[in-house]
Amino acid sequence: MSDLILHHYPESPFSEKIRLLLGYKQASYQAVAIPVIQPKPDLMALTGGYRKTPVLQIGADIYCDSALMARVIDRLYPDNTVFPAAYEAVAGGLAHWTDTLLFKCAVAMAFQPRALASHALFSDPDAAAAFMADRAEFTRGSTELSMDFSIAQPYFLMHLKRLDLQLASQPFLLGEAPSIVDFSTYHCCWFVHNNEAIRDTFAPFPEVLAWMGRMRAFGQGELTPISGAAALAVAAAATPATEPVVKAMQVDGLVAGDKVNITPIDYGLFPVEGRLLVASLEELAVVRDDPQLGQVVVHFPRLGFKVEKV
Ligand SMILES: N[C@@H](CCC(=O)N[C@@H](CS)C(=O)NCC(=O)O)C(=O)O
Repeated sequence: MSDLILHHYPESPFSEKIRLLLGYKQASYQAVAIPVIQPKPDLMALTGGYRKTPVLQIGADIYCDSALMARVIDRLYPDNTVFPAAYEAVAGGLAHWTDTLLFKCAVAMAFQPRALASHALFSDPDAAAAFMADRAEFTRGSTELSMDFSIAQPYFLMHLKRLDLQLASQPFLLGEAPSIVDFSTYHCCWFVHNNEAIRDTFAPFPEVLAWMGRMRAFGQGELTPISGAAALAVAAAATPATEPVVKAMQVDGLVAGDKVNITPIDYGLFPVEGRLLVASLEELAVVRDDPQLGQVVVHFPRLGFKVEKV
């Protein structure tokens, strides 16, 4: 059993990306099933306000955003890297485009009227209203997650067609082995494919369906469910293992120890306050003193977040 604790819920596409990566790496890990809507008190104690799903915990180090989590997992399991050096920039760029624009199209596809009609959540009016209110609060101040279905559908289908053409000549998107681009693309497809009512979206794209089968076959690793309280106890008993990275902080005009806020720039615009520990070109991290847990370090990828002095 590794020290990894995944905070996720079954329906979450970005969680599926990480579960599948853990499967590809044949990892064993613990997992906390978090609530789909707020309140999420255990998660908030760990992150200090970041509320997107999933979150990865290693002791008292908390990793936000699946882009960073994938790099952390790849560093821990370096065999069959999903970040091949020869494609570092191309794969990073494509994965980011996929996790943002393609995901936005996938959200519009997954919430189209034909999909909602048969969705378990939306058959219960109270649960549906609570979900909609929660997501309105989640995306307050942002338009980054909303796209009209009439715009999203042709974009999504165009990309499926391109994927289908490309996958006819190679098993994975960058060649013979899966890369981060496959995992990012998979979770967007999975989100739509998961709903039987709209599964026929994929019927014209047999190569995509075959590739999804190859990806799915990696499984989800060996997952041991634990409670939120057990995960908090792990954080409370652990000491953060992160060394400060001071040099690159000059980019931000900040020094280690500065009191800062780190906030996503797209949606879920809730800041995490702490003392700056890492500000490299790839990563940001702050130390928080949590009344319940003691010191925890919360990590973010650089791309997609901003850091501001408080
Ligand atoms: N950039 C983030 C996006 C995460 C994201 O949008 N997650 C969705 C669920 S898949 C979310 O947080 N929804 C609101 C919630 O779970 O409370 C990542 O890569 O982890």
